[in-house]
Amino acid sequence: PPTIHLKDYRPPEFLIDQVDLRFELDPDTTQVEATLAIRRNPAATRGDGNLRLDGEQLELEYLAIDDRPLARSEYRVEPEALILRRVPDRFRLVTRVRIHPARNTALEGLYQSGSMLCTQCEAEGFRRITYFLDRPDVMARFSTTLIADRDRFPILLANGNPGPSQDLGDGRHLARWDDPFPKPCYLFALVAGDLHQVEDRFTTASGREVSLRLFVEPEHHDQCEHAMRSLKKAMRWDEERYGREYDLDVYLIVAVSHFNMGAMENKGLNIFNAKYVLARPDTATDQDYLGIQGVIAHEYFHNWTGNRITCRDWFQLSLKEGFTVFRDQEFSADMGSRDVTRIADVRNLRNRQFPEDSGPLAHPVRPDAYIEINNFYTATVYEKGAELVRMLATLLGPDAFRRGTDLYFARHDGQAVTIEDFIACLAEASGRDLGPFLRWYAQPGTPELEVRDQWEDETGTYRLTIRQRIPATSDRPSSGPLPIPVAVGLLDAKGRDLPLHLADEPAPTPAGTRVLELHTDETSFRFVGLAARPIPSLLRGFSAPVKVRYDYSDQDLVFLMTHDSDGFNRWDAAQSLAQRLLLQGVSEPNTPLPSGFIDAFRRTLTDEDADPGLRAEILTLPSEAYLGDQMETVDVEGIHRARETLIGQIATTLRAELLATYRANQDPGPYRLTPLAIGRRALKNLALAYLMHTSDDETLALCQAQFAAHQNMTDVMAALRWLVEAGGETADQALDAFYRRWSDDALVVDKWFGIQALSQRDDTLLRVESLLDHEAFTMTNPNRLRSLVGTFCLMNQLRFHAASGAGYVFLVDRVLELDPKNPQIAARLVQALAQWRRFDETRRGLMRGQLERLFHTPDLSKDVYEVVAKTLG
Ligand code: B3K
Ligand code: ZN
Repeated sequence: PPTIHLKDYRPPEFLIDQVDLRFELDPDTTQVEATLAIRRNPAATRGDGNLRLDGEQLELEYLAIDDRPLARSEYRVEPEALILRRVPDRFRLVTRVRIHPARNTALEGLYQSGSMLCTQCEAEGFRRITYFLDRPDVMARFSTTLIADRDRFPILLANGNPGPSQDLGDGRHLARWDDPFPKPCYLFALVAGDLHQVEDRFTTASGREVSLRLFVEPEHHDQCEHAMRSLKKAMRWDEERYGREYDLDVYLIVAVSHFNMGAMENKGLNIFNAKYVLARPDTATDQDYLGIQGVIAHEYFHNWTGNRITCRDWFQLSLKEGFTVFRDQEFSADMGSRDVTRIADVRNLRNRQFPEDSGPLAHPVRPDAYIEINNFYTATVYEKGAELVRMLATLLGPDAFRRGTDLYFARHDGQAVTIEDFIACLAEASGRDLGPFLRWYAQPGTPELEVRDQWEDETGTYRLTIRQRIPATSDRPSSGPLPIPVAVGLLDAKGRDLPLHLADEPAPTPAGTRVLELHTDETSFRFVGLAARPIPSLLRGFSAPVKVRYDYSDQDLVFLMTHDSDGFNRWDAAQSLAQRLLLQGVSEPNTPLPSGFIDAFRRTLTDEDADPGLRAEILTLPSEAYLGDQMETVDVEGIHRARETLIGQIATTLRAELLATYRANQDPGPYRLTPLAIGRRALKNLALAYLMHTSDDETLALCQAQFAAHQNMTDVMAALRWLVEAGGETADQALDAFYRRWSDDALVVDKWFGIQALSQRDDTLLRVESLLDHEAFTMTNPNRLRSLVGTFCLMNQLRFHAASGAGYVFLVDRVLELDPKNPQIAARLVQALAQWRRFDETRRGLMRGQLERLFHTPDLSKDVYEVVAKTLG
């Protein structure tokens, strides 16, 4: 398959101003008539005079230019295109095609989900609906007419504002939708179904009335409240924080059960994976609730960052995704606990993006080549991209950053632009030269900061020297030093923040954090006027997506973990210390714990003044996969043993405190979603996890009682997790009871599969294999597939990487089964093998063998081919 390069970008030779679509909808065969107002692009160089429209799996029935049907000699149909010979400079094209939604298992284009019909067009799905210039820099006005059976599809939705509807008298009805805003076709959407509607209203800052409508399958009518509330909060927040208002009369969200990813920001008609809409305290966990709030906001924020201003080409994907993730992260931080939100975001970055950035699939935030663009909706484009925007916001400060985004929205509204265009607005509004910052978008790999310090007692001077090192990637020269904001504080012996006085400044800045900027390979900062050697708190709030190397003693880390005024760094110090002890435990299993470690744990556990959510984070040990990522060669069993040992030591030594914490944070009241309530549940369930490590009769009874109490899904899942881990009859009984209670709720059944796939018991693979035959298992629902196969292969390091290699064979069997049906999901699964070079020789050989087995399979999809080829290198 061909590789597409950024350097080959050319403006489109033709533009499309207006699109009128008419659908006669039916799951088996749908007819799509498109009327396109096309004209030559005056800004483009003239090609051969032919027009090439994208189209895949379309059956062409009719084709006319300016009402004249074309003769066979005037066009050519190829598998992925329709070529029109010698077209006029301006004309009206009518095409009519037939497509087959019920046969569409890739869930791209128009497809069937349960009894409804819906679409997914990003990145290149629109070409499976009709012939078009399927590229984001072709922006057109769309009108959509939908015709369908009135009983089967009483609800008919598309982008924009609703127009007239009509009963056709033959059992069918018609609805029309008009979208006044020009958009690229990847933002097109339609939905047809028998859906329950929940309605609310929102008045924008300037007084515009917007009708908000949520559509779900009727049985989910009572799981919509949280999503609706989240939407209204997001709308208000974007007005206050970015001055952005909503622009249509209606905002529609539809929850569908079959969806390849989280959600999609189609103009005025968001289509969501039901997982990111539906919630009730007894069906959804706190993490589900937060996920819904974040994704609802994310898709809403896209209305400005993505829709009103879109990407010139798919290489610019992070222009909309990085910025929008940054926006949703800040929204979530404002709605909840800022520290806990930041910790979760950074943990996610370190667990998913750092390995990606150091492995065979590493790519810059703006990739410069791809085979299949769907493979580039990655942690790098999204999460690292968000960190880049965060650094820009930090470097500019809130006022200049806001002036910059205001300028961006004003200047580029209605356009398809590049990352340079965005950076130029920030530069212009702030008066800063951001040229060097663009290197961040081109440079793959996680930079490392080497920090050294020096204390001069006589002069009271403390010098911090920071050296940046950008890891070499084989095919790319380093692009030069990166601008890096490093937020630091200095602590005195009591743990108080010191005023910071840089030698070349007239006066100190007040006690707290300040942002140091790196612009060269090595930079020194001299702090003066200090009474004693301070302890540095580095990279507060994770001010840049880098790894920091500084030679902290165990005692320093204990100190920071219990004293730092920066909550994020308290957590980070605890992580560093735990990581150090655990890795030591891998190589020398019987090393005693450093003095102070257990004490610091005890103090954190019992520190009633601190945020319980933050305390729970601090007391959570790094995952096995994260630890593996810190080793030269991943020692699968060694890591597991070391981690279990440390958990055991903590659980035994602190048993009394853990029990007390568990009891003190029980909350018999109604479910509340405040940061405090969430934090208390997290802390309580963390205590339960440690206690269940030994699982004697007393703790087992607590756990069973919590499971049986059905207080809320957060508590039920936490209890079930450890009951399953404990094994035996109690585990089976709990699983049976859970399944019986919830077998009608697909999202809860997903949890039931997931928890079994996550188990560290040694028969997990056997269990997962037998669950493939369970009545509720199906490969055709992505959520179900991810809950069983995805969870096992991507989240269970110990059992997936069993030395026998059985996990690898299991994975590749599934990928081969899935690839012909849903290549996007198949390609995601293959990524479980991406780190194969990091393992011992035996596992390396086994993984490589399975990758080669894939590589030699005929007719692989582009998606899987690209991932496998790059992974094998
Ligand atoms: N823009 C979509 C993702 C589309 C993925 C296409 N394979 C969701 C989002 O980022 O909001
Ligand atoms: Zn997005």
